[in-house]
Amino acid sequence: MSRRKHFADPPPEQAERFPPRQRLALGFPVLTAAAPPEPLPAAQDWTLRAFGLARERTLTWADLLALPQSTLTLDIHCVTHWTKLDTVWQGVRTRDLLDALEVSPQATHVMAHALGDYSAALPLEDWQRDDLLIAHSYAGEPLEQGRGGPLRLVAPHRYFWKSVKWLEGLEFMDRDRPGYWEARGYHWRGDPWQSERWESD
Ligand SMILES: Nc1nc2c(c(=O)[nH]1)N[C@H]1C(S)=C(S)[C@@H](COP(=O)(O)O)O[C@H]1N2
Ligand SMILES: [Mo]
Repeated sequence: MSRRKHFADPPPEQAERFPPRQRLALGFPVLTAAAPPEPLPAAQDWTLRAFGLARERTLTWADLLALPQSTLTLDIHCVTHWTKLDTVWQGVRTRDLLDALEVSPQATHVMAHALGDYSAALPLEDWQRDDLLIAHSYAGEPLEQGRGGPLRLVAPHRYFWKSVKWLEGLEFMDRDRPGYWEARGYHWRGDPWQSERWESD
């Protein structure tokens, strides 16, 4: 019996794309600590609600598809020491979504809420970057349920725990707050380039 090889050392010619102590993922692991309740609403019944320090608004699936669509090729970094290069996501850039919302000037952070018990916050200014998106497709196919389908956040500048799957709520806040993993000891920012894994890092 042969053992499948799942991870490899960073290829030398790609070394600068790897944050400290990350290895190359050959596959694409699915990691879920907090799963949503089943059955999930179908994609066309999925909604995304903005609330808190923003005008309350519930975007329907049609609303989301009517916003500008982007396809982004991104490297992602999981805190469990794997990096996957050139993942291809399709959806709405967070900055394009912000343009469609009325966010209060007092808002400084956005908590992304999953259906079920999972959340993670980012500074609002991160949402203006051009590499964050709310994705409904991966590699040209609708997102599989295990991967967060029908809708997830993809925030490649932070460890992958910030990329909330089954995204259904955006809470605009005037301060940072811990989400699911931050409340369990993970770093509040989670910058892979600074190895910000634990709060004490
Ligand atoms: N709703 C929800 N989102 C989540 C998680 C989760 O448990 N629940 N796990 C996070 C973690 S720790 C990681 S590493 C990534 C994994 O995404 P993947 O399964 O597509 O690899 O999803 C993140 N988003
Ligand atoms: Mo993770």
